[in-house]
Amino acid sequence: MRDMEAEKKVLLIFIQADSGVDGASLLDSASAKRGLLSVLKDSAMSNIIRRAQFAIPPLSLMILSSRNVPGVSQSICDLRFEKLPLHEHWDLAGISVQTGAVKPAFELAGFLRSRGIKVVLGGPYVTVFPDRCREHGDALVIGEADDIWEEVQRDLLAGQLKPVYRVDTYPDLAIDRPVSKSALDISSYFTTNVVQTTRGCPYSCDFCNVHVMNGHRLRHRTTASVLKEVETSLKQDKRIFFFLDDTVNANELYAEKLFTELIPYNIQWVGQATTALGEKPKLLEAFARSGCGALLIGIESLADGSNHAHQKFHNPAARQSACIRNIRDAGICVYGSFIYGLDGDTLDMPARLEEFIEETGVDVPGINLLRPIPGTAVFDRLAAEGRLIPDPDDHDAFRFSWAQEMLYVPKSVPLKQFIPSYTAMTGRVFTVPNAMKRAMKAPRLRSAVLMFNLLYVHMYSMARKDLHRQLSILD
Ligand code: B12
Ligand code: SF4
Repeated sequence: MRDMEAEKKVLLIFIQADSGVDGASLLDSASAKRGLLSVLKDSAMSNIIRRAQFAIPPLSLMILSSRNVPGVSQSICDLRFEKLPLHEHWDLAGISVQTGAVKPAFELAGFLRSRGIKVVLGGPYVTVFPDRCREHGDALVIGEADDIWEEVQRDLLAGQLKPVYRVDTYPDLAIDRPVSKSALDISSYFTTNVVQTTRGCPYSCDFCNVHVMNGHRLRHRTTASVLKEVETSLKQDKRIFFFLDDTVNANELYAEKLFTELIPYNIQWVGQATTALGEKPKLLEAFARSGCGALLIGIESLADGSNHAHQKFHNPAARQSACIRNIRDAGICVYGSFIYGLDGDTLDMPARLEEFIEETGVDVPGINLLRPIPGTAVFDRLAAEGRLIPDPDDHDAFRFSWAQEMLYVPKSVPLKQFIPSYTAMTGRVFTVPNAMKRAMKAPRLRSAVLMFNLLYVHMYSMARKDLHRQLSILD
């Protein structure tokens, strides 16, 4: 794994967030009055959630560690599963800063610097808020670092690290950049087969910052390069593949070619797509035949008015139900991702959502609260309208969580009515009998569908406790 002759050693670090799916536990566990059993149960569940649900490696750091410069060796430390290897000497630590986990990232940077290790910060938060990161690192990388990372390593060797590396043009994904798993501990993960075929998103949903970070123009890799990566990956790890693209069907011609070519590889895969897939029989067939087991579909609201209020226009309400049914009929499980609380939503939405989930048979429902992420258009708008509950300047208050707190005031429903309407809905949707029913009806991957639904019974019940606490403070 490591070149013993290397002159400089780089440690690439992925942070464990102290909330959200990485550390799913009560947000305010310190002040909650709880018995020992309940604390033990939460910590055991938190561990299971971290290990079972989303235990996939950070592709960003795999990409960086695959850019080799002679004289530099690189290792990955994923703090969700490993401890910092501080018994070894490191010349440079590269930390991936996610917007929902800024505080632990900056604390770690400070700690490493206090031990004389130089720190370079990169990732979504650095790209969107470089000025807030400057004082926390010796160097910043702003933007997609696929190519510029070699320059950083060369400068490290020369002892001339620059304070800022700015990527002015998005990397051309048509250039082949093989991704290696050699810096990973493969056994830590549910699977290490993570592949991204495209970057950028042509849409502009205001709660999302993918188009802010990666641009509106969809860039894609060659299908030959993706197939080669799948083939190489299979030699090390035969488990399921995750296509991490935000919208794997965004360019339908490309997706049809890619997944048709993938059929002979006999893999199983999961990914994220839009409802539009349900209206494209040929593409759907290519997905199913290439081993697609499940897709996360961002449905958000069942009302056009609500989706449009957030600049989401590509998911017309009248066609959602038929699309979901077509996808499931093709043998693909649907993880339906909804948001309750969009501008335009009213108190009748929970009943409509429940009916939709029943009628379409969504295998794993995820009913999120709108999370205003700093750097998104909705964050700026809610701040301008005075509707954000925490101070907009305090980005740590907008850390990851699992539907556990309201961070803004809904447009047309008072908070005191909104929170109970949400918690009552999740109490009805996420029950053990419903989990079993969904698993039995799932077109494939029944045990995974059961596991997700059961985890959600726990996670939404935890979220309800946090929300009820927030409600009691409002009184
Ligand atoms: C895969 C994924 C996940 C996986 C993460 C698994 C993993 N270990 O990586 C899972 C499913 C767990 C997940 C969960 C969540 N996610 Co997510 N996820 C993604 C997704 C689809 C892909 C991430 C990825 O691998 N991208 C590909 C890599 C190559 O891009 P990258 O990470 O940006 O890295 C590049 C640069 O940023 C930079 N870089 C990155 N790190 C570093 C470090 C250094 C040192 C340097 C120099 C450069 C650098 O260089 C890289 C190469 O170009 C993104 C969307 C996206 N397009 O990025 C959302 C995204 C990151 N997720 C998001 C969200 C909101 C969440 C959740 C909160 C959702 C929820 N409701 O629970 C949770 C929170 C997780 C938690 N910690 O609790 C948001 C984050 C917004 C933000 N700015 O923080 C995104 C952007 C999606 C969105 N719609 O806005 N997610
Ligand atoms: S939510 Fe999905 S479709 Fe909308 S802008 Fe973000 S990545 Fe694109």
